[in-house]
This record gives sequence, C-alpha cells and structure tokens, in this order.
Amino acid sequence: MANEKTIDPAVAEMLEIAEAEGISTAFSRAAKMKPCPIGHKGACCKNCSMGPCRLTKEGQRGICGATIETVAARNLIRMIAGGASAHSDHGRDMALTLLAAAEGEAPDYQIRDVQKLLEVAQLLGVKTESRETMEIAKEVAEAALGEFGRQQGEILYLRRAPNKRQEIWRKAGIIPRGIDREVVDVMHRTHVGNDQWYDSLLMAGLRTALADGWGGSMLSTDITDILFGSPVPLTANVNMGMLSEDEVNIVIHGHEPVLSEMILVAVNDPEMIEYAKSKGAKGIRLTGICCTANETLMRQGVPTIGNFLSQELAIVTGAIELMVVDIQCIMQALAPLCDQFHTILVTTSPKAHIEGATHVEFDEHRALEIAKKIVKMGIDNFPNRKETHIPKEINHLVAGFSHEYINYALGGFYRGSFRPLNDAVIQGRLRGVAGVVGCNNARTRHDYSHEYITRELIKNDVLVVMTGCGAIACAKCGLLSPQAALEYAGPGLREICETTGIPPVLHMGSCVDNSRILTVLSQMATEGGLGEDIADIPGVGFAPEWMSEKAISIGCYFVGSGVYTIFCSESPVANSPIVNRFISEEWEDRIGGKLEFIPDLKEAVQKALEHIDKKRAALGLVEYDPGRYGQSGDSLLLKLLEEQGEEAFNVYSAKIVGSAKS
Ligand code: XCC
Repeated sequence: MANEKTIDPAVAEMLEIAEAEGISTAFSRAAKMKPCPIGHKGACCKNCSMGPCRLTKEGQRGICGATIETVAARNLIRMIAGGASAHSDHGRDMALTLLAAAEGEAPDYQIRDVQKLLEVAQLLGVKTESRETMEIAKEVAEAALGEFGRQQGEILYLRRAPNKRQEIWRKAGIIPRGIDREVVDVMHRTHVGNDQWYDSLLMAGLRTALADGWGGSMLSTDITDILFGSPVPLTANVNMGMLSEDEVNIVIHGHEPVLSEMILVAVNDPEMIEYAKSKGAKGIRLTGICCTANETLMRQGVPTIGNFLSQELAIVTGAIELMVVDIQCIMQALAPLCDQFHTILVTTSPKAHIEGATHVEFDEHRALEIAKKIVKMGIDNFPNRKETHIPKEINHLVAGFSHEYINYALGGFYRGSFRPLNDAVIQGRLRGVAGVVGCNNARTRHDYSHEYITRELIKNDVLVVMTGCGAIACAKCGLLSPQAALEYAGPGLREICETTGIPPVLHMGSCVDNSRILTVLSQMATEGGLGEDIADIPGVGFAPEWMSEKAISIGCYFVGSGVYTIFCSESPVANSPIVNRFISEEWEDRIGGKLEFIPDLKEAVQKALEHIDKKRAALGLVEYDPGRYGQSGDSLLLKLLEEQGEEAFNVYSAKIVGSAKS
C-alpha cells in the first residue's frame, strides 16, 4: 500500500508505521479529503462577499457579471502574486541581512564571495573602485532594497536577459517596474470591479512573475552567494538513513539560510559538542528538509533527509530531538505530530508562527547566540528520546552547481565559457536542456513523476538541471550522482558527463535558485549559435509534482522568459478553455513561452522532446540522432567504476570536488 503512495523506500517504511499506529499524515489526509471539484478547476470566485460564485456552466456569470474567463484568470494571477511575494520577501530579508552585516550590526555574518559582490555591484550601478568591501556591500544592499520599492522604470536585473528578450517584454508591455509594485498591481486589479478582461489580467500576471524571477528571486540567490559563498560541487548524502542513532538529531526545515547557516556553526561548536556528550549523546547531527536544506547542502554538504512530503514521516522516526523551521512549506500538522513524540518544534520567523510550537524569534543581530540557544534546547531533549525507527536508506549525490560553476565545468578551468555547452547542443551530442523543478504533492505518487520525467529526459540526451524538492527526489533515486550517467544517460550526454565529470542531472539549489537557471539560459542565448533569445534554445521546463503558489510563479517566469513549461497535473484553469488556450498558444505568439498542464507523463515527455526538436529545426541544427555519439568514452573510468563500485564513486567524486576547488 505504502509503495503505491511513494517511490522512496524510506518514506514507504515510515508511512507503514504511521498507518499502523493511526498517525495522521498528509498522505492519509489526502486520501480522506477529496479536492473541491469547483475550486480545483478555477471555477470559484470568492473575491467579494456577494459570492462565493461557482461558475460551472458555459456562459454563466457571477453576481457582479464576471465571466468564467475573468474568474479563472484572476485566480491564476493571484497565485502568481502569492508565490512572487513569498520568494521576494525572502529576497528582501536577505538584502536586510546584507545591510546589517555591512553596517557591522550582524557580526556573525561576513562577505564570503567578494567576486560576486563586485559583479552584483556592477549590475546595480554601485561604484566599486577604491572602495572598502563593506562600503560596497552596504550600497549593494541599499540598491537591492530599492528594487523592491522601485515605482518606475525597469528592474535593473532585467539587463541580465538577452537584448532580444528585453525588447519582447517592452513590446508586450510586461516589463516589471518594481518588485513590490507588481505584486500590489495584481492584488489591486483582481479586486472586485477592476480588470475584467482575461487578456490584460494574464499579461499583468506574467509581469509579476518576471518581477519574481528576474527580481526578488535573483537578488535573493545573489545576496545569499555573497553572504555564504557561491556553491561549487561537493559530494553529500541524502535520505532518512542520515539521521543518527546515537547523536542529537537537529533538523532544519524551511527556506532561509540566514538561520540554518548559524545553526550549522552552532552544532560544530566544540562546547556544544561537549555539552551533547554530557547528555549521553555521541555528538550532534545536523540534517535538513526542503529548501533550507538545499541551501546548506549546496554550500556545506549538510545531508538532506527528505523533501516536502517527508517532513512528517521524519518526526515519526522518533529520533529527532528538535526541528527548527523558518519560512514556507512547513506543515501546520507538525505541531500536533511533535506532541506525539519527544520532538520539539521551534518556529523562528515572525511571519511563520504555528500554534503549539515553541517560538524563538530569530534576529540576525544576535544570530549565533540564538542559534546556540536553539541547539541547546535540542541537546537538553536528548535524554527524552524513546524508541526510534530510522530507515537505513542513504543515497549519494554531487550538488553545488551554480551557473558560474557550470560555466567553468563545461568551458574549462582556465577560460570559463558556455561555448562547449552550446557546441554540444549544436552538434546534437546534447538534444537539448531542461529544468525540472518544484514540489511534492500528496495527490500524486510521491517523487514518482520527478524520477520518471528526469530519467526519460536524460535517456534522450537532454541535460537536466534541478532545484527544490524535485532535486531532492532525484538525489534519493541516485540520479544526481556521476554513475547515473553510465546507467541512465543517452550516449551523447554520457560522453559529456564522462569528459567533464558532471552528473547528467545538476542540482542548482533551492526554489529561489531557479533564477540561476534563467542566468544559464541567458548566457547560452548570448554565447552564440543558438539564436539570440532564450525562446530560441532547444529547452523545456517541467514542474512534475507542483503544489505551491511559488511553483506557479516560477512556471510563469519561465514562460515569460520564453520557455515552454509543462506542469504535470490537471489545469487549475481547466474551467475556462479560453484561458487555457491563452496561456499556451497566445502567450507563445506574444512572448515565445507557453504554459501547459499535462497530467499524462508519457505525453508530457513526448511533447517536450517534440518542442526541443522543433527548436533545433528552427535554428537549422542537425537532426538529433541517438546513434551518432557514444562510441568514445572514458573507458578507464567505466572500468574503474565497474570494478570498485562504491569505492570508485568516492574516488571519482573526490576528483571532481578537487578540481572544482583548484
Ligand atoms: Fe516547497 Fe522549496 Fe515546493 Fe519544495 S519545491 S515544496 S515550494 S520546498 Ni520549491
């Protein structure tokens, strides 16, 4: 039974225990509660109190006269606004932390990537010559904050996009003016009695999504790199087997690395480790869930024990002393669940309280002090641990692919460039590129769609980049390890992986780091040989198991950037064929990208590959032929891996990590 709900053996194991003991989880609640068929299709309008109006029959109108199209479009773009605000407010907090660090008010944070600071300064128009690092950092933080409150003109980061793309945005009237402004614009225009034409509603939605992708999210990624370092490849472990039997288990969950990076410092403090030993533990084990885990995995190799749908089941192991959460994707169900175990749930953000949890408000001015306090609470809880059940499952992965690193990995360490990546696509060694991102959804089999879509794409010589819970899903399946190239990749992609040492699936970080994918696409478009715009590149985007509003915003900023993006679910605007057609065909005509909802995975892959081939043909590239490449290869490596198995993985991974550091 449990195997029908997930492909992750650790989750299946824990789910069986939960079911046997009558413990409620998202899986059991989803089975009991059917989705509302009216809201599900975008047919319900509750934007005023004359309703809610349910528009289920063709031609029907709401009490104010709103049509089915208006209601569907308004619902969709309100989701974009919700997602964009989550990402962007996260970005704002990163900028505020940078400001506090630069002003000497957050002494526990430093500037770890000065090079990135200088690059960002240039983009934001901050002078760097003959100036102190902290002086530049202060002005960069202020300029970044200015982008949120900008009222007019264009968001500065849009300059990172190819010129042709910028022109398309200007012509379509969807160039974002300021991050907060675009979110407010959508909330205003969807209020009763305002914008009531699906066309202008949906175009405004795209503008808000772009403000997220090229604004709030991109700033968030860059500032995080400045504060905590830009990721470079490292090996790490994933899944619940990384919980420790004899150490204090502390789990970080949420999205903002400002807290989790400090928790990491605290757990490595010798005094804390001694304190843990005094309580009978052998030490402290830090692991993570969701995107705050992705952040610390990418930079520090902190093990990830699961993605969104694992959060409750990790508690059921009985092995977690303390779970500390910040913002986003934290289930309210964790609080009553923790009450059934010895686990302490600590909330830290003033924006994410949960009734029944212990709230220790985080303040970046006293970051390490607060982190130590939280870790100490976990240690003190160790003697309360009772029976545990930790699944054995562990997988290995290589994480840490920033766009800067991809540039160097593929271009060579002496002269970084996207040229070889473009050449590989031009020659047909790579059929194309894909971003596979997004959540888990309790309405679909956990991790299954991520694994299926990703495996099919790499089998067809499509290089895949991943973020968020999708990346964790595929890491647990072994697709983010170099061996995956040998086992699953098509012949051309395998050759590239062997030559450069990268896995066929690259982990690019957390949800906000989808902005890294925009940067990769932008650099591919400007490198030459693949047209002049992101829409010309033979590439696709996927959100196989999406559930959050953030996923809708991400999907729409990819579409707005020119990417064909497929969500593998029923359409949330299914009630309106006109809106469904608009976000696909009309958006493609106007801006080059399109959004489609295709629940059938096989059909989704087929449409993606057809699109990639269509783009290849439009560029006049050779037709993709899987038989052309794969005759050569790193035979020594193959032999080594075959002979030594696990051992070889470590040797090989050490080689990649070593070369990345040199
Ligand atoms: Fe949340 Fe980022 Fe979705 Fe996972 S993937 S469920 S949003 S943690 Ni971004």
